[in-house]
Amino acid sequence: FYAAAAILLLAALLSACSTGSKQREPERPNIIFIMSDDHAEAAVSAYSDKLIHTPNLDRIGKEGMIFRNCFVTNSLCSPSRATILTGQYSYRTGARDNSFSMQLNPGITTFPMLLRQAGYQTALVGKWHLRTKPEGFDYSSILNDQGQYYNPDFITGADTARVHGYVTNIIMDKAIGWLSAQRDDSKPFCLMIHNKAPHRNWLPDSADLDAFEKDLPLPESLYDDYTGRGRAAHEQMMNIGKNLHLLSDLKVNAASKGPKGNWLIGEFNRMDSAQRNRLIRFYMSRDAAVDTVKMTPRERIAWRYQRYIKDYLRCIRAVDRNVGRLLAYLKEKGLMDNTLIVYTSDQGFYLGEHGWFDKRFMYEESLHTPLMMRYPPLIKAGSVSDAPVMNLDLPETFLDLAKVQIPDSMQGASLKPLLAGKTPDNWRKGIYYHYYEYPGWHAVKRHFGIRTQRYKLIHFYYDVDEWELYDLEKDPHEMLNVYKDPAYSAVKDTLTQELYRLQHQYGDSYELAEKILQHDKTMFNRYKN
Ligand code: SGN
Ligand code: CA
Repeated sequence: FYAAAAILLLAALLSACSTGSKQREPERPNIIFIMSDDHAEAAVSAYSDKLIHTPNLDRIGKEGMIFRNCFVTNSLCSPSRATILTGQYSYRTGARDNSFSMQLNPGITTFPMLLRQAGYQTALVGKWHLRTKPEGFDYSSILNDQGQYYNPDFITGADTARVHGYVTNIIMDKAIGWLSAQRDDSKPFCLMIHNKAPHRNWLPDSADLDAFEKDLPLPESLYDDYTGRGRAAHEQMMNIGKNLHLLSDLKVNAASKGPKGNWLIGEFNRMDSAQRNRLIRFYMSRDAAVDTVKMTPRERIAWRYQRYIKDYLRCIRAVDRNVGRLLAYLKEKGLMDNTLIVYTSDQGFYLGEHGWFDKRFMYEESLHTPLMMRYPPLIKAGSVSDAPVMNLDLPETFLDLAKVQIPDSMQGASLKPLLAGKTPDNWRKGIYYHYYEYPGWHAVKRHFGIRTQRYKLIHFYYDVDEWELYDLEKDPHEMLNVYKDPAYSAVKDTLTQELYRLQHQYGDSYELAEKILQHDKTMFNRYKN
């Protein structure tokens, strides 16, 4: 009897040890999806510490996995959001651009709908930026269109109400408020927290105005003159030197009334006098410290860059601080280990590279987007993945972890094996991209292309017919188009074939691009008249 009891005890101890060493994966994790707007990798210190320190955001990646090669299908707001919801490319979601087609195709399936059907409690707070009303959520409180930084309006169900305060703080107040007051403990939840920040026109919380006293390092390609590139790079309108507005973007002479309809004046009109005075005093004191008249053209670009980047980074400080608040709350409630926490952006952004702000191009800074995930039962702390992943993969990953069947309509792949430390041998080798909003804001021409680990091939069309090829290993900043270089002719052929193969695989084609173009032209003319 004693021998039998000892064996049983030993067996019990061994099984306790084995479950104790690895946390057991809960049946279905909670999901917290945090997405900022226009947050470039270069402004997350887990990716690069040159510009800003973001300790709270970094925690998500460092205690989980940092994806160093996450790409978007179409570097623009509504299209990216639609892709994340549906797991499909822009020509299938309906939301190809931010203007005529900002609507999801009727009846299209989104991952929150499926999670909700499968018993998840679902909530959405913050920027939505689709004309389709949020569906599949038990609770939603969204900004109207782009929303405002100060005292923003929130649409909650059928009500619209102005909320006093700074947008990034309010969004997190609402998210934590929902978790504490409305969460149903008997169900897993999915909470989507969508920041407005750091979107243009980069208006910081007053708490962050004094940050970044010292100037920041200038990007290597700030004075790029686009030699070695085609018409698309020459004709864009997202130049720090030329296309930023002195008043609304750079807040020069902030006390002036400015032209009617000016963005900044619109924001100022919403503020109470304490909020307004604090900002005006701050920006006016900055003006007094410089004499732009005496500057050389290069000095003026550098000065504009500093004004721009400092406000951009100040907005991110508030994002980081609020994510810190959320993590503290989750810890206090014992939710850190059964919740998948995701941090990403709707796309990347130019922080002065090529002399630019904004996104849209298939060049590295806006094609990449940060992606970090924390979920201790599955992801080993300190993991890094260099595999090419996409915003397209997110919904399938969430459904997979929630043990919900992935619909055939979705075109990405679940990241679950990667999170568990194993990239499948047949994982994609190249990613396909397609951008549509032209003519439009910032004049970035329509293009599609492929990026592999080493190369990138892009085709610009509509009012041009130009190809660009970059060797990312030799030319990581994409300063020299080698498409016509005979040394690359074999590479060019292989990539072209691979591009068409991918295009076909995803159901895109020249014919479809042409059809969409004709449709957009009709819409454009109708809108003009
Ligand atoms: C606004 C901005 C643009 C920006 C688009 C799209 N202009 O129109 O600079 O590219 O949004 O941004 S602003 O003067 O109104 O700020 S997106 O993130 O929504 O796609
Ligand atoms: Ca955006």
